[in-house]
Amino acid sequence: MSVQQSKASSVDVIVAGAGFSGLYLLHRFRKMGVSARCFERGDGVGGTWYWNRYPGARCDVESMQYSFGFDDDLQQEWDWPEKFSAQPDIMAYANHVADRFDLKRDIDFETEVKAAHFDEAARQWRITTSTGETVTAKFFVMAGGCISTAQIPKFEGLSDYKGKTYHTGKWPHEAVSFAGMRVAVIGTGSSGIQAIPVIAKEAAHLTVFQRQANFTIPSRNHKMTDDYAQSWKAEYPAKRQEMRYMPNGVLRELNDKSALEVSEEERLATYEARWEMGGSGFLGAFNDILTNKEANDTMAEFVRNKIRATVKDPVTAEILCPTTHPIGTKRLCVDTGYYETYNRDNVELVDISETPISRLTETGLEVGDRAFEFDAIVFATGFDAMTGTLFNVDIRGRGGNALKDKWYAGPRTYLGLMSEGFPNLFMITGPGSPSVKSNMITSIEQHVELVTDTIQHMRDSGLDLIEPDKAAEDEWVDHVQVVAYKTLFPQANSWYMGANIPGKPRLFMPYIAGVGSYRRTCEQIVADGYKGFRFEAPTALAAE
Ligand code: N01
Repeated sequence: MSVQQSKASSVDVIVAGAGFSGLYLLHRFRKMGVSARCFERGDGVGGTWYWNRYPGARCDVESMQYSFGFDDDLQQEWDWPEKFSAQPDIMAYANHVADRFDLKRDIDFETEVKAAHFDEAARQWRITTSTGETVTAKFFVMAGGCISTAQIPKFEGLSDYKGKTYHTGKWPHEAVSFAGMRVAVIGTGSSGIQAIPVIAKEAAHLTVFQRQANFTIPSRNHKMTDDYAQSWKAEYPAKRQEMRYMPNGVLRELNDKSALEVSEEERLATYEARWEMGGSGFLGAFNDILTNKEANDTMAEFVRNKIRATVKDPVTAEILCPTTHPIGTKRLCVDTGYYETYNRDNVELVDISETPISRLTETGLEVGDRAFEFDAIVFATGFDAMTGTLFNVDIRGRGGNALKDKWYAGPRTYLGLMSEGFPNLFMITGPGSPSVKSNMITSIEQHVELVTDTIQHMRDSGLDLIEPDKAAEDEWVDHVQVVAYKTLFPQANSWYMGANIPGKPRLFMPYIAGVGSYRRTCEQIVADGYKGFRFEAPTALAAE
């Protein structure tokens, strides 16, 4: 407490969140001589990887790429134990970065930003935290992550259930044992698909409740080899630069052929080779998988046939075969032994696509006229993504207007970076930027560098306020949708579309034109004198 009290109540910048975005922001601000304070609701750094400690949690972007590229000594010295790192290894990395650059002293842990109000007269942000502190700053950066507000559906009887409950995105820090227990997992997205095989090995019995089947590809994870790590380290700066202009911010082999222009034999051989390679690079098999339904169908059927070949019970296999959306239009999952798990005697799959969970009871739950009893229920039911974390803070801009009200019909941003009416408020990987449709660390680095360079530009030019033009923002909001509707993405009831939260506006939230194309657009906007942004010099009142 005494440490917190000694911290400044007025700084240049306030940052919300100490995940990878917050850490890199603090590092850049320190180097620029900009004073910053960061508020973090957890008691440690790491963001997503701090909260998602569920069994089997692992990144599906390989670690040589899911890591910072801004410091060559860091990337040369850090060793990853596996190709796709598990949550504890990514947490260790986040802590290493925080300690290496001495960042923790600028972070107030277990402290949430509750409100952020823009004071027009003083031209500064007034931030109120969960500890009751008020801090002012010229700039406010929301770096709370895109997938950080866990959601448990409002099942009838939720509070009646007396057994243990867990949400994958808010997993306890102490060890959880399911040994000897009857366990339910509700949800088969990326989190459920990773947790289910691990829980199945420990629990006495596991029942999985599936609403929509999802596509998942084996990760083929393995221990990192020296040769592979060295192949990256020897050329890291050049490879990182290439990644920054790749469609997903990931260096991978893309095939620039249509799935429909090759023979069936070549098509199947291509899918087979990528299936054997493992990982979400599977989607790069052909260039029209996400834009042409006929091409997409060929890939979807290949995966369904893999499911049928893996799962011994044909009824279970058919329930696991996804049919509700084109492959890749919901996040493609990456697993370790997922479909094989349904061959275990202690695992049951319950299809709730037609008859949903009707209620939770004291001892379990009911689906139609079938009652289940459980010792523990794991909610792998996802997040109020992209906007949930922003709306958890009472953000008010010019005229006291709330961000939530401005965005009632969906997020409105320029470049996913700022919103008109909210001067000097930046969002890292906000809606309308590639964000969740990319290697998050590549996109985080790009946004952090853009924000910090912009603040440096303002300091150099004696400027005080930055805000997007309404016309530029309107055009960007439309452009994000136009690009999305050229693809198959809007055909899925996904969280990208806000479809997982009852009442949430339906529109495609990330920007899907690609990391490289987005980066070039940002570079051009800066080169054109920050086209679409408006700057103001300090007023006499604000300068007092
Ligand atoms: O959440 P989700 P997640 N009754 O929203 C079901 C990232 N991530 O935590 O499909 C019954 O994808 C819901 O059913 P349906 C990644 O970007 C990355 O798994 O809506 N079921 C679905 O099956 C990912 O996309 C990694 O019909 C209900 C599940 O719950 C994102 O985080 C690992 C229900 C939710 O799936 C979110 O993934 C983990 C209800 N009322 C996560 N409501 C890696 O890097 C929801 N569901 C590997």
